[in-house]
Amino acid sequence: MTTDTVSKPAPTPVTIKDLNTENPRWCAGCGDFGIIMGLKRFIVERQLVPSQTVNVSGIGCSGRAPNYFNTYGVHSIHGRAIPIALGVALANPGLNLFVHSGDGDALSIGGNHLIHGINKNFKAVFLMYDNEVYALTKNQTSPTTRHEHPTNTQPQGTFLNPLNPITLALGLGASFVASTADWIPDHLTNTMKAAFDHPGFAFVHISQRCPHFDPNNFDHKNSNWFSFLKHPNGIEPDRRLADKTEVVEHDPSNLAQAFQFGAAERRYFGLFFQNKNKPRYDNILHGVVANAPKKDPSKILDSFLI
Ligand SMILES: Cc1ncc(C[n+]2csc(CCOP(=O)(O)OP(=O)(O)O)c2C)c(N)n1
Ligand code: SF4
Ligand SMILES: [Mg+2]
Repeated sequence: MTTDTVSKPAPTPVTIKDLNTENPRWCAGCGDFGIIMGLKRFIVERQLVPSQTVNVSGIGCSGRAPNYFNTYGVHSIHGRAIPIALGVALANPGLNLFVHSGDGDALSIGGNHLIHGINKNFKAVFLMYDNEVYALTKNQTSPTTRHEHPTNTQPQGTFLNPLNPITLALGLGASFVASTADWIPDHLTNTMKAAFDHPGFAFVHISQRCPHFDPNNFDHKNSNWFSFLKHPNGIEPDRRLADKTEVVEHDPSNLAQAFQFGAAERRYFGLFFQNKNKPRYDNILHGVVANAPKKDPSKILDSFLI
């Protein structure tokens, strides 16, 4: 990661090479490669300044992501990416903030923080890497593991139905809910664009392949099992795949229909919901601080004298 100070200008133009660090320690064919490449493509397209960009993660295979960006970053504690990202957003609101979190990190140990991240609606792009398993700790059932899918902790088949991250985020009142997949690069990058331009907490669900533990999970060579959502205010369906599958109209201001698509058996990629007017905790707090009466720092201690 860079040791530049924020004030130092970025090398221009920023290229993918500038953003690369070491070779990622992920298995061949892991979907995490596609996700970080999608984000790097976006950073290059927008020419985001690396020294003003921060990637924050929890723990997991996905948690390694910030190590592979030549930006600022925090590879933090399992489930705690959101409070750390909130600290970054409050301390320095001008930074470009991306949060990387696995299905276990986001919905198990970090589920409490997801509730409050969504509720606080602070400005960040939240990328949920959903490979439907705890991968780093070697194949345990996660909150999104498919019912009856065998894992090391439930070898006779996962007991429960998976949580649904889309309806969960919608139900928590998320101001932006989108879904994409690691193997659809243009759609992935376009989803990141829409999320970055959203004024608040943008929840991006990413179907992510884990060929090491679950090689048959996502049939990425076939497009007949998913559909794209389409709308002028939404995310453009992938140009390469749109004519190979179903494309359905969906207005992202329609919350009831967003729930219907989110709850369907079939998988939908695109923008489910967006509300640009939800209040933001970071903006409100910065306003409170800006409007607080200014005190002479040398007199602050005096006010505690009896
Ligand atoms: C406090 C704490 N509890 C448990 C662990 C062990 N642990 C590390 S990663 C992980 C689950 C990772 O799964 P997920 O978030 O889905 O990420 P993936 O590896 O699949 O990308 C667990 C349980 C830990 N590191 N810290
Ligand atoms: S175990 Fe799965 S998620 Fe982890 S690096 Fe390997 S393929 Fe990727
Ligand atoms: Mg996982």
